[in-house]
Amino acid sequence: MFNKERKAGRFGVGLVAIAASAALALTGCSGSTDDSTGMATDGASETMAGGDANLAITFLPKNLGNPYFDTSNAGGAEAIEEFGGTYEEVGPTEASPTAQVPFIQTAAQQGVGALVVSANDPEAICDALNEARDAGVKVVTFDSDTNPECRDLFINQATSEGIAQVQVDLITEQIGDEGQIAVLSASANATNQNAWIEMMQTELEANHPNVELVEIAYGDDDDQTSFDKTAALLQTYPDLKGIVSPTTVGIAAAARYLSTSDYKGEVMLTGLGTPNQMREYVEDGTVEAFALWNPADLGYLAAYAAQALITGEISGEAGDTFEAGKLGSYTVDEGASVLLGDPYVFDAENIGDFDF
Ligand code: RAM
Repeated sequence: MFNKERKAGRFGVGLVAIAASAALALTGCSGSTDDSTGMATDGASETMAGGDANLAITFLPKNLGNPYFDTSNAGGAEAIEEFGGTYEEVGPTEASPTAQVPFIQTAAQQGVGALVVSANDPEAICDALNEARDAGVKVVTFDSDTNPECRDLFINQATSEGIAQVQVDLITEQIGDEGQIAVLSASANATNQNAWIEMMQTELEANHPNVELVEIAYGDDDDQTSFDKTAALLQTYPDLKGIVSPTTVGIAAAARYLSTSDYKGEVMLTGLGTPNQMREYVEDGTVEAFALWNPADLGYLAAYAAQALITGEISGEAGDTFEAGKLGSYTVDEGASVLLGDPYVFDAENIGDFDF
């Protein structure tokens, strides 16, 4: 069972500093176009002193323009600056299965030291990632994994069980543990959301017999699509008691819809959101509580893991350990994965303490 109090201290203290440094890192960033590819790039690109190792590290989010990835990748940029590497961010505008492939190919052609990727689809980018690895690029997935045979390491934000559990706990508490609920997810193939939803279904079936999950809708991590899907769910299910949106894009769009509708305060909404996007909806009573982890720490840890792979300090074997700057020492688990920590619950009492 998720313990909100126990996690509060550690996360709360670190976050203020991280939010501040993320803000600093972001000040230097501006959108641009990579001349060699004609592709949109977003973020800082700076060369720094870095010894013999190829510490050019490219971050590839699911899509650009999502504040969650702006924060996670700013954490990556901060880490890369600390160890004297080169940070770049590239990515598609739409979170579709194959949209990331050309960016992977370009990074491989450029001969970067590592790619840090959040996958839109576990299969669709596999071949491109393995071709990049054959060309000497280390591949770290973070946030949303590929199939394990297509990467060197996965940086996991929290266990899937923990992420599923906290969302089921929140929604069932908010609706009085009975009635219809729907899920508003990201894209239909997203590895991370699909793993969490599957575990949420298992938990609902096992421990919440009076709660019925009537539909899983997909907003594709696109604001307008998520907004429209929220409207459709509410129209289709007049008895709907709650919506769980395990995506920061989806929950913010659903909250915006609910906040000006008659459903405000009647249909409960929870899931995974960023405090800055959700603040006004918590303050106006549309949303009671939601969860997330620290995206800046996730990106920061992924960057240090990439560095450790590039320098050969680790190979991705279970038991390998590496230092991740201010976050301290981490150990690689079975399945070549590294766990960041626990999810955290935000509500009216604590949301004012966070800025990301
Ligand atoms: C969105 C993305 C991301 C997910 C968060 C919770 O920003 O889908 O992959 O981890 O939501």
